[in-house]
Amino acid sequence: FIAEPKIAAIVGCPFSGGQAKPGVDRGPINLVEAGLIQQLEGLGWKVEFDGHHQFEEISANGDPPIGKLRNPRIVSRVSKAVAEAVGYHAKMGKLPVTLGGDHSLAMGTISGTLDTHPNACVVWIDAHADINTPETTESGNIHGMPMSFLLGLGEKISEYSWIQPRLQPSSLVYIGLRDVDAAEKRILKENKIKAFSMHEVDKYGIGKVVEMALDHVNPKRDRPIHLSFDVDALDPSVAPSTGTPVRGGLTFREGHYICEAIYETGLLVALDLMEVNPSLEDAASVHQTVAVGCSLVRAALGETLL
Ligand code: 4U7
Ligand code: MN
Ligand code: MN
Ligand code: MN
Repeated sequence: FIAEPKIAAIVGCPFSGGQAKPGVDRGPINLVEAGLIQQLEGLGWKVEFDGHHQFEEISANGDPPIGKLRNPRIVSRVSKAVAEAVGYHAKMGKLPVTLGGDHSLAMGTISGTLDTHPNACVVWIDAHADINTPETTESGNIHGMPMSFLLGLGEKISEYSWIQPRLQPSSLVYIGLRDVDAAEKRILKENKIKAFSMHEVDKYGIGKVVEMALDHVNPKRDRPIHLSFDVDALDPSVAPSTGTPVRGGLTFREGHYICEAIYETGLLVALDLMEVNPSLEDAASVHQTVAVGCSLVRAALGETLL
């Protein structure tokens, strides 16, 4: 699906409104400053990057909650802009690589992918399911909800009517889960959504898990794949600088294996690398997390395969 010569379009999204901790908006800036673009060029990709996205500012008192949703208008507008950027690059046959920023941005990235590739499936790598609805959320943080909007679950919020809920539950698969709210577990069951938690990673090994995950969403290996990678899927000892760390996560190699195996399918059409927060933990942890983020993107763009 990606045209030759292979072109990656970096969509830098310095945005933090989907959650409460400042600093995650610096994630894309640090990833690019660490040399990500040159690294991808070193792999033989042409890389387009014309600066990070500039998002409009709406002050907090200009964006009061809608029900439990925090920063609902700005999150919607930012995601809509991201959907347009990702959709545009995808239509041009480029690989959009979105750097977050918090995971609410995936409402935009996946909407953009589906505009161009309506048959795409989603592989979501995360400690969390991010499938709370406006009713079930306890935090009100929209980075815990993007999947419910994309699937069309829960109460409809007019601010989000631009999202066409066209992703089928059977087109989504999770790997890495270990912190799923009770209401989210119910939603996963009711909608028969396939999820490989850390329990399954331990039981079967990552190789088998990725194979089973792809067999579920992509049995004939003919559908485009959107890979959305929340860095908190990795164990906090591997990626400490993130807003919602949960112990017991993927090892360095397990995370990389997933990226390599998706690249190997030749079906990757969009990649998200989300939730790197360079203002959390000490300088060494920040450096490590940013380096791991770059490394995951390189793995998804073919670095480690011989
Ligand atoms: B992330 C949470 F309650 N489920 O809804 C929520 F545990 O993008 C966490 O995966 C969401 O980092 C985490 O706020 C969102 C919480
Ligand atoms: Mn997460
Ligand atoms: Mn997430
Ligand atoms: Mn997080």
